[in-house]
Amino acid sequence: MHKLSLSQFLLEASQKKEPVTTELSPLLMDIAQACKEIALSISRGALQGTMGSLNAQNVQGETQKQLDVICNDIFIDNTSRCGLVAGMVSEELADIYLPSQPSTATNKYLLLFDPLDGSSNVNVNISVGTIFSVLRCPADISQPQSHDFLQAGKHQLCAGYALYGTSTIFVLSTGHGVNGFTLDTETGEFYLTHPDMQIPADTQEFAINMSNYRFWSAPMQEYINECLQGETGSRHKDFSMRWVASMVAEIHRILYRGGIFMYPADSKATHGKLRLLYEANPMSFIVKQAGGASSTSFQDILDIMPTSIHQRIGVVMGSKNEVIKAVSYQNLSH
Ligand code: P6P
Repeated sequence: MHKLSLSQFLLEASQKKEPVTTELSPLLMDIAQACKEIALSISRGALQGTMGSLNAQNVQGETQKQLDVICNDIFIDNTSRCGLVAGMVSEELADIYLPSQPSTATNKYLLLFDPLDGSSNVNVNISVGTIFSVLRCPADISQPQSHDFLQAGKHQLCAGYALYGTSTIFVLSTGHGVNGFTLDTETGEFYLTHPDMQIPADTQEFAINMSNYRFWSAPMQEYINECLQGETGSRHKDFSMRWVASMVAEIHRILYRGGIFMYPADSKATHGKLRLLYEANPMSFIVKQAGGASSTSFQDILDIMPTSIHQRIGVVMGSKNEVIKAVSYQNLSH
């Protein structure tokens, strides 16, 4: 059966009069091109000697890998051309980035991204990803400043990710559901393979880094304890656990078969580990568009008013009923 290519899918969206998708199409095609080039670059890392670390730290205080910088440059080069982007925020850049040629479009956009999420996995051939988010640039602003990026996640126009795994998958939402496209390496095209992705409301699979157990709040410990007690405990069902240490891989699995992903704020990471603007917000947008839920454990992530561009946040997201259950432990008296 003829599969719809990404460009045909975006053309159909414009024929359905989806204004956001229509206007962002040139940028979305450039993002998809960047992801194709990133997929090639990371697959050749060991062959090209680019798998090493730089003796530099990024703004996150994490050792920067050669591929972090290479993929950041690929993403910026490809997305600076369409004239729609007035400014960017990248996990790999301390400050905002303004494309050299200013945006010429009437409507301008802000692009926020993590070019290579989970990059510590790249040396051991475990899936990594790219995450992106699009916000509207405030009207009459041609040179945005940091504070222009500090918009709640519910104002995102579009979000998506690429997962570089057993195949390269591009997952996108412009507010009309979630659709996944698989890269055909022979034609170089992304084809619609996962239309209208929906997260099952219930799950028996949780994803968390158990080594942080002693740092968690009592309610989070209690929730996980009861998952581990399985059918012998109050949940009356057994759970399995997954932890890839690559958020894109975890969220893609959850989109496909359900689950709950947690990286809570705790006594070690008091604000959480994951970054709000280019990890938690785009993934929350996608998860909610697919019928799931997303919370800090205390409030809906998409409602949070950011205070800085590299702000971190606690994350609980995935199957709606399981997120509601996990969050409910915060309200139990302990
Ligand atoms: P830990 C990758 O560095 C990342 O930002 C997410 O992709 C991933 O879910 C998490 O951190 C893994 O953290 O502490 O288990 O290495």
